[in-house]
Amino acid sequence: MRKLILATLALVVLTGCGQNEITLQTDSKSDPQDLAQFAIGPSGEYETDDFDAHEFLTTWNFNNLAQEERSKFYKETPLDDGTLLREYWFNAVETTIEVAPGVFYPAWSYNGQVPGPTIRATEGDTIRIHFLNTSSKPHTVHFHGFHAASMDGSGSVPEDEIMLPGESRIYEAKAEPFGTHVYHCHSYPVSTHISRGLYGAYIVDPKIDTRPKADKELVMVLNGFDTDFDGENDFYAVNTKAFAYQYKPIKVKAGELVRIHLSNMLEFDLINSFHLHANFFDEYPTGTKLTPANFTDTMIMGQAERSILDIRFKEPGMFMFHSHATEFAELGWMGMFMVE
Ligand SMILES: [Cu+2]
Repeated sequence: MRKLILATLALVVLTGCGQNEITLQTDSKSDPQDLAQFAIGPSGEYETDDFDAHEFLTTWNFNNLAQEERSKFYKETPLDDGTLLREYWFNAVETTIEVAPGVFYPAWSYNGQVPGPTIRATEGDTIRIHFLNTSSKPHTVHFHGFHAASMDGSGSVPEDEIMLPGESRIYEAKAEPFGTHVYHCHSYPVSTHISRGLYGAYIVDPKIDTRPKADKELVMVLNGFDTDFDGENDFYAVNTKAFAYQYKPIKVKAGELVRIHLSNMLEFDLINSFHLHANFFDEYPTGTKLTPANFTDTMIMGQAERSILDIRFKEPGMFMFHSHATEFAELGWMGMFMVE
């Protein structure tokens, strides 16, 4: 199963910078080097549109939904101290997702999507999660960030109960510290509950932000799927869909500041990485300081590690980004920026 994507002679051909899509063609080239350099990437077509990996990049607090629909999942209430109460309605539900063309995975999810909905607040706001478990297994919501022990979602203290099927509870905490965080289920065994899909990004913006202003912000959650349940991943991705941003590159503009909120929610593999071609980025580890710690083109991420990456592409063109754990790239964790 691990080599399924590569076990094909379909070839990836870039059709030029003026087009959105990369077309898949069979090429009759017989030169071994030509075959070597083009026989990478995706083949086949996704059968469903169950999850839009492009829309996910710029979606937080359900901002992709029309107001009436959005109000079922998200509500803002101004508080006397000038902060916001941000309420979210989360539902644990089992759902089948397509993780690579024609490959379906029985996921456990928040609100029917993997990754779960991105939560975004300003430092000092109050986050309140109305959690309902409508699935057949016990689940929780555990946030990275400051909170009371009773709100940990790990069952560490008696008042922090794990929610059985049909049960509901509220998790509440101040949004702090600022940074790019994650949330995930902490029911047991945790590796199963995370790898099945119960995680998402949790972004806390600094109250006073002295960083350069971003022109475009993108949410990326690195993940993988063990589709045959043998304890190793068979597919890898940014935002669930293998090769999503290779099929359809992410459009950005040369010179603008592109800020990526990057999280690594991969289970079973201890190390993941992010590598950008032909450009460098400022890296803010965990996003918890206002000055970058690194200027690099490659970074290593352990499990649940996060970072903010600020990129200004120097010139137009097609630029790859992928895991430099290159096996992961070959199995789906590979994409393109189309810089205009
Ligand atoms: Cu769970």
